[in-house]
Amino acid sequence: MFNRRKFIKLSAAGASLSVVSTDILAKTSATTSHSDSLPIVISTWDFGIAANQEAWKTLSEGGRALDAVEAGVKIPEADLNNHTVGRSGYPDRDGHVTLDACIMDEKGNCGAVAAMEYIAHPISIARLVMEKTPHVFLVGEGATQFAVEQGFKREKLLNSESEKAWKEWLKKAEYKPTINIENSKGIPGNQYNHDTIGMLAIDAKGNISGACTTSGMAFKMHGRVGDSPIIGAGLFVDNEVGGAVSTGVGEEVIRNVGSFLVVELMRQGYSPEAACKEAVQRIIKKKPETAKQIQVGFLAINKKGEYGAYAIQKGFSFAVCDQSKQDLLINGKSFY
Ligand code: SD4
Repeated sequence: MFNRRKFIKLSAAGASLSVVSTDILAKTSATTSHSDSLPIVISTWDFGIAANQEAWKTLSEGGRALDAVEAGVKIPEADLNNHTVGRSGYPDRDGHVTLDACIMDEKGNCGAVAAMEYIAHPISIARLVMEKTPHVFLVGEGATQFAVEQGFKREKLLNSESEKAWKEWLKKAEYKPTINIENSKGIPGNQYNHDTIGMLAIDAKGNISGACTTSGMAFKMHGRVGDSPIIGAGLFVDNEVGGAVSTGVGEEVIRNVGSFLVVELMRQGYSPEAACKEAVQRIIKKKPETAKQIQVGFLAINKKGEYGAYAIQKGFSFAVCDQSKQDLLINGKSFY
């Protein structure tokens, strides 16, 4: 189990650091939440609670963070009521369910799949790409082919509910390649488009891993890939510093290499929340008018187990699970 005394020492080191420099003080002035023990797992949105609890089974028994995050995000991937991740995800505008996922471990190893059809657990395929191939990223039919070779079942993922929603959308859909045309019901992050799961865990040994999986923006163009499977955009882990994940309109996260940015800011002394806030502000500064209409949220954890989040719009929640509480849900702060 985690050494509490060591944690207190680390916290004290963090505290004295913030006294030394006013610059660092500014960077760490955002609220800093932390667990008083490791292991810990955090993930995006309210369905992160159930996913965290699954990850916790591995973490609480001294298991590896990598195994925990894979097991955790498989819960929403398998959930038929969840139309934004895995099985029963909303399709693209041509009716294909295409899935994106990536995973990263404490050694900097990573694997990803994108625009993959017919396989219900993209996170497991991402892990197999990492562990069994010389590559990092497989896409489309090649990813499906690899999954089948690895023993995964090729199956139809579009269920009747998702098909109904797609047909409903088609009634008004304009077929032009306009980004965010799918957001006819409000800001991106509406009922069609939020709920990508990004998960970060620190195990009892203090090692960090992360996973991110999604069916992407609902009714996207066929072939469109968002930030979620892109290492550095949807997820980044550096075992010396911490990890970050993102959710929301992936195009803006990719443009700003969002999760890598958050981790690099934490390396410079920013608290997790302050780092997420700065990454959100970068997106807003570059495209202020676009930013008013979209949702992007970042969630981060540092090596000490301190965590934080920040989003453009209200409504971004994240779940936290550690020894003291396994069903904590926190409303992330936002710019608007
Ligand atoms: C994407 N970032 O495909 C994903 C979608 C998402 O909350 O996270 N929605 O752009």
